[in-house]
Amino acid sequence: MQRSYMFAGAFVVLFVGIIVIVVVCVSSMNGWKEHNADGPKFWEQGGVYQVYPRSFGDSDGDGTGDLMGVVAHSDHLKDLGVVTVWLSPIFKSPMKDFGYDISNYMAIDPIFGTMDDFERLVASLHRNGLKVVLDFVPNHSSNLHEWFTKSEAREGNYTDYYVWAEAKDYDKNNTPIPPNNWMSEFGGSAWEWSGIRGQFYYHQFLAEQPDLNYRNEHVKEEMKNVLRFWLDKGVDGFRVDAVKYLVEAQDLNLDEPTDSDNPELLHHIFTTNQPETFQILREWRELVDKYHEKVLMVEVYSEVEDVMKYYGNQSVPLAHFPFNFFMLEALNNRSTLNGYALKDTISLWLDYMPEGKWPNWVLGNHDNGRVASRLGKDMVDALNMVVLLLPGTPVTYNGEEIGMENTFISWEDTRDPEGCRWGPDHYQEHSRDPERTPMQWNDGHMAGFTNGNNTWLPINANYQEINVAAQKNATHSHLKFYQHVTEIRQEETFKKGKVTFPTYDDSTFSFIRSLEGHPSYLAVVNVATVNRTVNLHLGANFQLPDKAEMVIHSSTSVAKETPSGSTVFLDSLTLVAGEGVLLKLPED
Ligand SMILES: *[C@@H]1O[C@H](CO)[C@@H](O)[C@H](O)[C@H]1NC(C)=O
Ligand SMILES: *[C@@H]1O[C@H](CO)[C@@H](O)[C@H](O)[C@H]1NC(C)=O
Ligand SMILES: *[C@@H]1O[C@H](CO)[C@@H](O)[C@H](O)[C@H]1NC(C)=O
Ligand SMILES: *[C@@H]1O[C@H](CO)[C@@H](O)[C@H](O)[C@H]1NC(C)=O
Ligand SMILES: *[C@@H]1O[C@H](CO)[C@@H](O)[C@H](O)[C@H]1NC(C)=O
Ligand SMILES: *[C@@H]1O[C@H](CO)[C@@H](O)[C@H](O)[C@H]1NC(C)=O
Ligand SMILES: CC(=O)N[C@H]1CO[C@H](CO)[C@@H](O)[C@@H]1O
Ligand SMILES: [Ca+2]
Ligand SMILES: [Ca+2]
Repeated sequence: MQRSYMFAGAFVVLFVGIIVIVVVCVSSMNGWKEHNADGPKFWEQGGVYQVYPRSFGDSDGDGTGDLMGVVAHSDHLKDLGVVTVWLSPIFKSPMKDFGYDISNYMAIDPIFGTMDDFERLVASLHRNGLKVVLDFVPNHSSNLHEWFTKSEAREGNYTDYYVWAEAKDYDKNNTPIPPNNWMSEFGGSAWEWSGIRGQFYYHQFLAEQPDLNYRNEHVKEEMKNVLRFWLDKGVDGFRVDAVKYLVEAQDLNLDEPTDSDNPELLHHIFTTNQPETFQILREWRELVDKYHEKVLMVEVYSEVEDVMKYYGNQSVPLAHFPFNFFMLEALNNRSTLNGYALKDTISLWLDYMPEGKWPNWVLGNHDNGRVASRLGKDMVDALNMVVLLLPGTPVTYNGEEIGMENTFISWEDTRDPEGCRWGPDHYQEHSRDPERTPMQWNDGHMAGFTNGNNTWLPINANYQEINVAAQKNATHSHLKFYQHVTEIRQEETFKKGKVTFPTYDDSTFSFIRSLEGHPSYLAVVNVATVNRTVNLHLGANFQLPDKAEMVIHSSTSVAKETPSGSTVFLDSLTLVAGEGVLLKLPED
């Protein structure tokens, strides 16, 4: 979908001294929705904060985070100014994939606490004005779920709960051959032989994560009951895991075509984004819509056209939004970070998004390295500012608000199955442990994470400098910056205003938020690794005023001469490496 931006500038020159007032009338046809008649929904009012429960707070000293550990830190969540807290999986699980392998969808894993703890957590977050979103993992259960055991034994209605198939053939050693060439996301065939049943079962992820069969009515009803169970406990919605894999082609004898350039690669035309998947999502949306203001966010890594299908359309809405991972992918490291890349990745989403839908921006999660390590410590504030002030919902992974860094994890300490699989020589390229280490709360015992003497992953040695308490106490810090920007975000301009991109090039990125009758704001980022004096007029796409008022700059800034409230000139804006600033444009 192609949209055009139209700009018109008009000058009014008054000879009272030499005052030039520039009126910039900016209009754009961006697709995000105009204000709801009944006011913005909660997920439109502020950010989503992802809590990785194993690593947030440990209340009982066993070295692994738990639900009461989250309760203990609800003040931090409240102070951040986010609206929604999304908890990564907390359900009963053998932890082969750290909770993404669920053996009981309606029970809390004892590692995290009890159902009473969960109810206390919901009450505590609600009391603090926060919403609670759970991770829903519908594609697969654990192989230790009783459904699977019963299915393997062909017990009554459970017989078809999973995706079972006969061997295609047997080789000369009498080893069964899988029905087709489908591959697991974690490598190797997606088919595992069950000696008990004498058939293969399908698993998109680990063999310990058998895919549920969404062509079975009982399975569909069971999973709806799971949604109802948690909604009835008062949760405010779900983040749906790995949704593009939900349904597979009905004919299990079909091979997926191989890539002509790389025969190792398959085109996943039979295992992803199947039409039936959208039908199931539609039913889930109808289910949550029967409750008051509940959110459905879905995880989809795919081509942009496919991702957008998960929004649905005006008449048939599906997810409130699919997660936007394009920024994460485009800004993989500092060498790919430049003004064009930022502009392109933002426009990609806004241009493809269906009419009337709501954007979102993801900078990090438990599967990707820390922003400070991938892109530079100096970029932490600027990038938080960008995602917090663009139209749409920003998603922050815990620890990114204080600029936590990747932690070196020895082979002996490696826990992530994805890391372990690659062995001592290559685990570092694949392990997701470095971004999963405990939250750094203070400079005391175990960084304030636990009273115990051990933690499930080591604590980063930099906790004495990088921690919540120190950043709360400091005048300028990542945390203070984050909180300040979430406050600014409450202004009408950021809630409803348009976005335009005046100047961007290799070293600079900028955008304007504007709303008639309200102040306009200009955000500028120096993406270069050197200090620069930037002329924003140079190569600008439309007329900018000569000067503006400083609102806030990155905590890494050393500029003493431009405190908040001071005037800066847009033809000579001095920015240190990685600095982001927010400026208020003069009113007409
Ligand atoms: C199997 O499903 C049928 C139809 O929904 C139901 O009537 C029956 O009670 C189920 N049997 C068991 C053992 O759950
Ligand atoms: C919306 O999506 C539904 C379901 O895919 C489809 O039947 C309908 O034609 C679409 N409506 C519009 C206006 O595109
Ligand atoms: C940076 O990211 C790009 C794109 O993902 C990749 O091609 C390149 O190898 C990366 N560079 C480094 C130094 O990691
Ligand atoms: C932790 O170590 C200290 C010092 O060795 C010891 O006094 C304390 O009892 C230990 N705590 C736990 C929970 O094991
Ligand atoms: C807070 O800041 C003050 C003044 O810089 C300092 O003396 C004190 O040690 C700090 N406290 C903490 C917990 O960092
Ligand atoms: C940027 O300027 C600051 C303050 O003058 C200085 O401390 C810093 O070393 C400079 N950084 C670079 C990369 O030149
Ligand atoms: C970002 C995220 O949640 N990734 C998860 C996607 O689903 C697989 C399988 O459930 C997990 O292994 C990932 O951690
Ligand atoms: Ca614990
Ligand atoms: Ca599936």
